[in-house]
Amino acid sequence: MNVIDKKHIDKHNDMHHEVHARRWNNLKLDRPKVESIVDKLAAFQVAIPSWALGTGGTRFGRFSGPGEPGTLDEKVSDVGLLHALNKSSGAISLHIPWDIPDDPLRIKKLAESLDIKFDAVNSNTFQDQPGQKHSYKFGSLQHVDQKVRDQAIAHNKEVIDYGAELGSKSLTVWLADGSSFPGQLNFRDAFENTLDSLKQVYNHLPSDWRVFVEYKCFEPNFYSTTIADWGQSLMLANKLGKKAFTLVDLGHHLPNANIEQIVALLLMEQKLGGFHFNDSKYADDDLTTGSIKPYQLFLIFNELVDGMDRNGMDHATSLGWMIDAAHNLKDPLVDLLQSVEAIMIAYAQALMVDREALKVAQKNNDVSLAQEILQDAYRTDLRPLVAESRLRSGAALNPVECYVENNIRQKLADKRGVDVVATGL
Ligand SMILES: [Mn+2]
Repeated sequence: MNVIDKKHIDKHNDMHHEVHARRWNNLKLDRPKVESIVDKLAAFQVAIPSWALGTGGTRFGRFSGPGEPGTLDEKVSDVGLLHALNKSSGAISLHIPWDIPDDPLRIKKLAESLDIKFDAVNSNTFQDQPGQKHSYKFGSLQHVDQKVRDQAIAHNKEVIDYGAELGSKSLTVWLADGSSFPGQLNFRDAFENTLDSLKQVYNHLPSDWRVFVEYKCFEPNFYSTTIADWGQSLMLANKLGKKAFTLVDLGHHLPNANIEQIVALLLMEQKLGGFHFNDSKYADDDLTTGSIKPYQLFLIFNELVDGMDRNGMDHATSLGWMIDAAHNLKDPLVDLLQSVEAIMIAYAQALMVDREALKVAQKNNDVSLAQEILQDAYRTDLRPLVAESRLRSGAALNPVECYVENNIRQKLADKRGVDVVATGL
């Protein structure tokens, strides 16, 4: 039995319909353009990572919540639940080996029944697994010892194979490789070893697959990271070939980095492949998307929309969109609903930008007008538009409210128990 079904959602929508209809009609009167955006929002899907469905933690502790998904089946079900509520979370991104499908056919069927696709698969060479022959303490694909590199290469190939069985089309590689002290490694050797290892992984990709090279400025290493920024990732992607792309994770930059500019240039080079959403105040804080810097999120989407349109790319399918966050305090499912909502709002705002007018303002060096144009889109309350798009897709007008009204966490706890701990984190 599903903890949420169509009748719960219809009841919620009936209850809230009058207020919504008034807000939507007012918005349409004020901004007729919104009608043309509804379908774009409906098509846009954000993948949910399998590791974000349980409570995360910090290196100081972890406080699990009730009803966490203990198995891959339950994780897929939780994504199905999110998707039923918002119709914008129609994909799951698996992390291997935390979520190895013991029976891929069964998992695939379950996902299909919930209208869930398998997005990028993620490899893990940042921690040692039980029984593993060689340790990744001093790196994986960069390691000075060929035997360690070979083991990490074999793992990445295995992840591709698991993904292929499920219908995934991309591999995301994030490496913890780097050094914590000057002199610990030779930068050039580490980079060249990484490139050589990635080439072997690349050669294992099926013809219709892509590989995303994720970068991160620091942590867990504190002196150097071998793929630390977009330039290093782009160098690797360019050397690897047509199927290799850079992946931008919002939390993986040094403070105040201009991420929207990075995105614009990667799109110009046609080398932006995937995107990880989260938010942060200080570093890789993995907080709810849009909870700290919503204007930055809008500015990034503004460049994404501009760049994708100039390349003739389909907004919904050309890039891999995924949330990459951890939830230490909030109910993970509520947090994910809030993140998806923030993403949809920022996307909608970016679609509202008057690009023709902006172009003219830029040509005339009209700095004030350019700002007015951007902030006009940003400051328009587009929540009724996002809700309308959801309503037409059969989702809940307000997914978070619908989740709370239906006591979903309590129902999950009744089913699964209060002391289950999600695998992975
Ligand atoms: Mn990430």
